[in-house]
Amino acid sequence: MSARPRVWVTQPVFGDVLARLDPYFDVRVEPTVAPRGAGELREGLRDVDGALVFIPDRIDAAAIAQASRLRAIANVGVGYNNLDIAALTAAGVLATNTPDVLTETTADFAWALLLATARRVTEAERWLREGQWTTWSFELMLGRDIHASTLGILGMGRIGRAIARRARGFGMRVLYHNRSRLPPEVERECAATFVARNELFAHSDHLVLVLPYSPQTHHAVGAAELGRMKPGATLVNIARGGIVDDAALADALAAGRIAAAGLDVYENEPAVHPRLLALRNVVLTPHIASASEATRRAMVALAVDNLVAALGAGPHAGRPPNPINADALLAR
Ligand code: 8YV
Repeated sequence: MSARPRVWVTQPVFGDVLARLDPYFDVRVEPTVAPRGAGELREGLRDVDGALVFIPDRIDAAAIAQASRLRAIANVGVGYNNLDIAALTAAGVLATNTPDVLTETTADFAWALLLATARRVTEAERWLREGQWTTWSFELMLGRDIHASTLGILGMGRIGRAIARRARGFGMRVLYHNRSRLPPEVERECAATFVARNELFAHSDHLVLVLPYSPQTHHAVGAAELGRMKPGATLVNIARGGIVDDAALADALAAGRIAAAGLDVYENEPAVHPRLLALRNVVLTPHIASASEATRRAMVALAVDNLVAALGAGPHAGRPPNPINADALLAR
């Protein structure tokens, strides 16, 4: 039996980056990108010291309870609602994530979705490809202006601030709401004004959701919030499914209660609510906000660095750059 720690990687990503695990560990990389069900995750974690996992991998208390050797989980993603952090901490398993490296790419994508949604880009393209463009008409595909409008940002962390900074070029007024108000110098740097939650819904022409998912933010945007929005408003969600009540959103879009939505994340992804799929005033993308080649590589590289250090190897042994639950070490 090998004395080297064992590591499991749940998806075959960027082999040259994952190869940086090889000097330290016996590495098993899953050969396919198939979804890993609860049973498979339990089995996979059972006899390893560490794992590099992705957003769809739900690491629950049952899997953690059976993973007696497990000491570290490196999540490839900044959001980590797929991990049961309380159970990991109690079991002495250090969890890490990948903040910062994806901030700017994700902010770029929020803008891609916002522009596509407000200006009906994908709807217009679909219509053209269907061969429906037989006559140019003056009132064809009228959209909503971005420039000089009011941008609302719910959740003003790193990504929210990067989105706000980009709004300057469009001459927008930026409002935000966050659990805690930002220091004045940061507000100035983002040219963003703090408002109460209800005000944010009421005054935004375009509202972007960038808050983390937790039981407290489940359905943070439901029928009541959608009812507070301007009739011509657009909603963009690049945060997490479950923050928006997808059925309530489908109702609001179908009724013309708000104008349009751009969604990158869904309550039951990869399944998309059938009523959202049927609507034309919604732009749908498959959870790709951080998916530029450079950023996805950087995310895996950072997760590798975290895993190596969390398992006590490499130049930063014992000091992973992005611990989520440093107190896990106390439980060992
Ligand atoms: C990725 C994300 O799609 O970082 C997150 O929280 O949702 C995205 O960057 C995800 O990390 C892929 O595993």
